[in-house]
Order: sequence, then C-alpha cells, then structure tokens
Amino acid sequence: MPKTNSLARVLLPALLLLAAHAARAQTQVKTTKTSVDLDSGWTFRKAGDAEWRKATVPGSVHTDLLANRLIEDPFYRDNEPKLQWIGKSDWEYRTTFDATPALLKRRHVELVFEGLDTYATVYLNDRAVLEADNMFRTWRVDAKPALKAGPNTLRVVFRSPINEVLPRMKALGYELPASNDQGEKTSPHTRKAPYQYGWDWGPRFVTCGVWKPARLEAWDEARIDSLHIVQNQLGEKAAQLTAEVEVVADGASDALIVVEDPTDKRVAARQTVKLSPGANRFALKLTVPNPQLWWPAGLGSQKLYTLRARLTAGGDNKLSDELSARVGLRTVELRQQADAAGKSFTFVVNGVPVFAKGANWIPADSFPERVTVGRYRHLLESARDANMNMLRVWGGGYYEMDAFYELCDELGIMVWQDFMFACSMYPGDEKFLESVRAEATDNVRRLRNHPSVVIWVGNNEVETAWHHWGWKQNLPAKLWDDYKKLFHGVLPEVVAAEDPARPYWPSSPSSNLEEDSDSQRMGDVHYWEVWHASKPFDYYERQRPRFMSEYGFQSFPGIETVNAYTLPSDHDIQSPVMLAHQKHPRGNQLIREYMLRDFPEPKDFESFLYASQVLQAEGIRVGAEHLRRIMPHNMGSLYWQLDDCWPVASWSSVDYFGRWKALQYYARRFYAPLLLSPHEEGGVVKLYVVNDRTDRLPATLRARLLDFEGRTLSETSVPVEVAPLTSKSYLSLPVSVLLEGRDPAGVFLHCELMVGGGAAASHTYFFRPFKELKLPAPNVNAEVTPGWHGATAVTLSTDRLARAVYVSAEGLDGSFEDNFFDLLPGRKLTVAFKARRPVTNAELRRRLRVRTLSDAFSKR
Ligand code: BMA
Repeated sequence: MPKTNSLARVLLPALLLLAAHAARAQTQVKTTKTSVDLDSGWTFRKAGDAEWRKATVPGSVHTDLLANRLIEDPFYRDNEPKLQWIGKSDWEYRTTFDATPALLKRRHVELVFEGLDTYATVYLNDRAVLEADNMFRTWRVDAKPALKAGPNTLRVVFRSPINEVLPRMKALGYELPASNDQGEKTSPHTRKAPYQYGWDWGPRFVTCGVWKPARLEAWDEARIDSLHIVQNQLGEKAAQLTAEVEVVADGASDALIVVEDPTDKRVAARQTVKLSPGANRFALKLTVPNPQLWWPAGLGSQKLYTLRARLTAGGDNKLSDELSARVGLRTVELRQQADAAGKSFTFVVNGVPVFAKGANWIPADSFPERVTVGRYRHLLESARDANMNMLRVWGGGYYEMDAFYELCDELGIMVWQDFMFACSMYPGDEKFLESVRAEATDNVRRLRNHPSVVIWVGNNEVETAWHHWGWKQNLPAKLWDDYKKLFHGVLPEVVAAEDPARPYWPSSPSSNLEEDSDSQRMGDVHYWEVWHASKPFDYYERQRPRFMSEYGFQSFPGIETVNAYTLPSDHDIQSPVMLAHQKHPRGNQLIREYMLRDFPEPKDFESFLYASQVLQAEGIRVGAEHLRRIMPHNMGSLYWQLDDCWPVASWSSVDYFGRWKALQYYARRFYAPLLLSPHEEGGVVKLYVVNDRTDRLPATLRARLLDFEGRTLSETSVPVEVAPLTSKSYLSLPVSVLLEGRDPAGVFLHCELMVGGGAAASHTYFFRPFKELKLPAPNVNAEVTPGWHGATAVTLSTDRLARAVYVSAEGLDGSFEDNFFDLLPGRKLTVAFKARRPVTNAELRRRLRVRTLSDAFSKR
C-alpha cells in the first residue's frame, strides 16, 4: 500500500473534518494600536542550502519538509530513525512584508513572537533584533531601529537544539539525568517540549520553527499589556471583582480606563489615571449582581462572563487599546486538612468537595501546530462525554494553546496544570532560573483568567525520581539545591506574584517535602506497580492514596489505526514496524503477561489488538472503581493517559486519530455520576453506590444471579436512599448464599440501581476470571435499524452472554455511540451509528462487524 494512501486516508476523514470547526472569530476593534500578522509568505531552507521552499507559520520544520515532499511521513512504518538528521541541522525561515510610511511614523513598532522553537536569532533586514532560547516564552522586541519603508525581510535562524547544548554538557563534568531522551541527553538544558526528545509513548522528533503566531504591533501613547480579573468576594447577591489592568506607556500622560461587561451595563468601572513611561498597574473595582457560578462538569453549568478593558490615552479621545478577558466566577481551594490517616488532598469548588475524575493529557501531536481547534474539541468532548471533570496537563509537553483552556472553561473540565518539567534534573544557574522565571510569568499571565485552571504544579516526577530512582545516591548534592531553587523558589514566587488565588504544588507526586514523595498519607500519588512491577490489577485495591494523579496500563490501537502506519506484512506484534510504534522496552511482554493471566491466547493479530484494549479497560476499571469507592479518603482518579501524539501502542484511551479505545467507553461507565460497584470482601459481595451528585436519591437496588443463557437463578432487591457526595455499600450478599452450591464459573451477578422504573446504573459481576468461565461462544444477531431521530442504528441480541461486544463499520466515517459492552441474553440493545458523512442502511449492513470477547480466542 503506498504511504500516502494509508496514513492520509485515515487521517483525512478522522481529523480534517474535525478541523472544520473554525476558530472563534476575533472581533475587529478600532484602536490606535494596530497589528499586522506575519503568517504569510514564509519560505525555509536548511542552513547552507541554496533553495528556499514554501513554509507554514505557525509550523515546524518537519511538517514543512513533509509538505514539500522532501521527507516521508514521519509517523509511517519505521521512518522515525531515518529523520533524526533534521534535529541535528540548522534551519532558516524567511518572509518579507511591506512597511507603509504610516507604520514607520508610529512611536512604537514591536515584533511579537508568541513562540519560537527554540534557539533562534531573528534578523530584520539583516540586523539581529532578537536572541531566543526558550520555546515557552513570548518575545516582544523593538522593531523600529531595523525597519525601513517598503519591503522588509524577516529571517529567523534556528540552531540545532542538540548541537547547541553538547559543548555545554561536556563542560559540566556530570550528566543531568533525562530518562526518556532517546539519544544524547540534552533536553534538561533546553526549555523545549521534553516529549519531542522521545518518551515511552512518543517518537523523537527534535523539531524547530515559528510554532506560534508572529505579528507586528504598532502603537503611540500606550497599550494594554494585561487584564487580570481578580475575584475578591463571591456572594449570592454579588461578586466583588478587581480588574487589574497593566498598561505600558510611551510617556507621562492622562488616560481613561473603562472596564465593562458589554452585555450588562450594570457591570462597569471607569478610572482616570496618570500614566508614567513604562509599565503601569491599575486596579478597578467591579460588582457583578446576582452572579451565576462556574461549575465543574456534572455539578452545574459553566457560566462565563466577558469583561473588556478599554484605554483612552493621549488627549485626542481616541481609543488606544482594548483587551477582553473571559472569566468564570467560582472559588477553588485545595483542602489539606489533617485527619486520622494524614492529610486530605481535595479540590473544593464553590464550597463543594469535588471528586476529580479524569486522565492525564499529553500533547496531541508531535508537531503542536497540527492540533487544530477541531481536534482539541474532539478530545475534550470525549473527556466530557466520558464523565471526566479534570485533566492533568502533564509536565513533559508544552503549555497548551489558548483554545484548549477556552474549551475546558466551556466544558467544565478542571485543569491541573504542570509546569513543563518532567523526569529530569535541571540546571540551577542564574541564566537558566531567569529564563524559567520569564517563561512561568508569561504562561501564568496568559492562563490565569481561565476558571478551568485549578492548580499549578512544579513538575512531573522529579522529586520522586531524586529520592527513588537512585539519583540522590549517584549525583552531586548540588542538583537537589538547584531543584529547590526552581520548584520551591522561582515557580511558587511567580505564582504568588501573578496568580496568588491559585494553589501551587511543587511536584507530582509529592507530599510537599513533609513526608516521602510517594506517601499515601498526604499529597498526590502515582501508582505504577501495576504495569512496571507486574503486580496484578487487584493491587490497585491495596492502595489508599489521598489523590491518585497517575496509574495506567497499555493497549494497542485498533486495526484501522494500525493500518495507517503499517503494511499487512507488518502485522505481527513483534515485527520491527510494530516495535517501532511500541516505545516501552517491556511493553509487549507486559501486555502478554497480564493477558494470559485472565484470557486465553488471542487467535490472531487483530484479536490481540482488540483483547489488549479489553484487558486495559478491565484493569483500569478495577483501579478507578476502588478509588471512587474509598472516597472521601481519596478524592481523585486521573489515569494515565487520555490521548496520543502519534499512532502507537500506549496507555491512552483515545488514539491519535481520535478513535475511542475500549477504556474510553469503560471510563464513561466507571466515571458516571452514579456508580454501582459490586465488590467482594472476605467472601461477601458488597454493592457500593458512589454518588457524585449533590442530591439524595430514592432508588431500588437489585441483584440477580443469572446463568449465561440469561435464566434468573435468584434475585434480591432492596429500597435504598442514596446519599449525596458519598460512597457506601447498601447491600451485602455472602457468596456462599448467592451461589447455593452452583459452579461459580457458570453464573454471574447482574446488579442494577433502579430509579423511577429504569436502571440508573448497572454492573455485571463475575466470580471467576474470563478464561475460567464456562461460557461457550455466543451467537450475536445484529440488525441495521432506524435509530432515534432517523439516525442509523444497529439492534443487537444474543443467545448467550456476550462480553465486550465491539461493533464496527470499517471504512465508514463515524463511530458507534456505545461499544465494548456486555450484552445480556433476552435483551435487545440498540446502538446508534454517529455518521460523520451520510450513510445508507445497506452500506452500514455491508460493513458491519460484530466481535465479542469469545471471538478473540480459538477454542472455547
Ligand atoms: C508516568 C508519566 C510518564 C510516563 C508514564 C508511563 O510516570 O509521568 O513519564 O510516560 O508514566 O511510563
């Protein structure tokens, strides 16, 4: 299969359609400050080459090379090692723009880069105007001295981030650890997205480029640098706010600042001020009457207010500048209260303790500019649809684009925001610390108005690595001093100065140095003995953390995704191409080892892919349900990881193309606001109900013992009153009484929480692992039927219990609304097909495939 046919064919329908969601249009305002986008006319070349070729800004050198057909698709088969030269080369980017006489007359003309990746010298008409060395910073420089009338040339020279650092590393005399760097360990020295150097789920593509928008800004008297809405008091009748407006002025003058809600005349403040040259800070008080609150998903709606600051300076009554901020009104507290077990770690929003349900977010692409608003939306809506209310932006990627946080605000997804440090030790010299201070300041200021952001966290796993990965024993003690300078000095200082209302936490996991980083008595925990140490899934149930911020298990993507990066001849888990897309050295071995504990040997390649997903989903379910059952002792479950940055075997629940793996469907069930979780404790099955809702619920709890043909062998039901924000067992059923001597391998328990005649939650409970069940392969009947509102749907029925039923329509653009579910005999289940393009019933019938867990294994 030719390369373009495979990857592009899957990519286009799955992603480009999503990209059709246009970015929110910016309202054009008439201010004297003007801005000229520098996003067109770019070309690039390898330093020293003669020919310039078309480039895209924002973009990266890898995607530009790809667009020019100078390299093959980096994600296809085993192309990754062949493209390592790109990161070891220097690259030049160039564009021209016209400067009008009017522009030249402006008192200030500044060149603004929202992001340069990474070591770059910027030349304007061959005059060096900027030296950049931190991918995460925004750069603003005076362009006037270099500007001329007519055509101007802007050139950016990117030096290889690897070569740049090597001499510095040699001079150091010791190596800073960087466990994931797949090559020379240069990443700790460079403020660049760590995952691009390789990770245990990610390829090594050390890219460069103008990765965020660039523009010229021209102004005369003054411009608004920032608008920060601070919430002083949030009452039922009124919210008291302060608008902190920062103005940069050309000289001393009188000015007027107005801050208002354009949709509500009652919310307004105005202040005449005296500007001094340089930075000025003003505070205007605002009152929002009858405020509506912002709530995390599941607890209420996500009301957002837009406030606009306008600045009139210079005496001619012209509007100099304006800036808007969209905010949500809510309080957030990280409650750490001493108790018998240690100390709680609970996010309290608007006074309500919120159990955080979610996953860890990694960059959604190796090349950040490819993550369109549409792809963000798909992933974040997938999170919301799986009943998640929190994502952790993990510290090995980059601070996400604005669109990410805007969508989280709208969807009610709380964001745990790491600073970008992961699994390494870092330099502690002044230059490095100042670079980080600037980076942190830029990003905290950029993100602090988002109600979704609930915490700033110093780093990923650096504290635990120092203490538990042998670093403390083998590395100079100075590195720990440097650690403290950064994560207990610079970063909390920036948060205190720029965003004092949000909690700061030094590391994940951590106990804030009060106890061991991995202590389960306080702070957050990453638990990895399931997976790395081969511990069985039920070891999750032995953990009693206060907040679980990482735990996970790998699976393979489905066959359609695998087809995008392989040839049929690669279809062996151990083939070189499949191994190139499995970055964990023991990944395949671990998956197999765990699989054979619970399942027979899968009969073929595709069955292995499918069974790996069921295995992952079943395993994480054990952990997630336990973590919810032990609430409020534990108040968070963020599994590792939601998404992927390329098509790969990984811990993700949604693959690179946005396809839901089994785990994502399972997550929707185990994160449901009402969870029914049967659990065997000392020979007794206890029926727990975990209720994340704030209301009390009268219901009936019903448990039926069934055989695999669906015959009811016994039934118990009790009326219950489900308490709000609680986990509690409402019914205990001794196994011996339940089974009455029956073979535990031939029956199962079907539990339901009945509310108003329907099942508000249900669960199938087995007394034995799948491979021991005496369950002959079921015969599932599938009919294409009209679904709700004319949608195409499939109605399924079965003669015997069918487990992890997977319905697919290969080649059709769309997905089934539910999947990987247990189908009970004697019941019909209709599942809608959410088509992204119109599809006829006949077509769906032709493509329809149904597999069940039994089908994955040869003889049953
Ligand atoms: C966690 C993460 C990542 C890693 C994952 C899987 O520790 O923080 O560094 O990818 O485990 O090993």
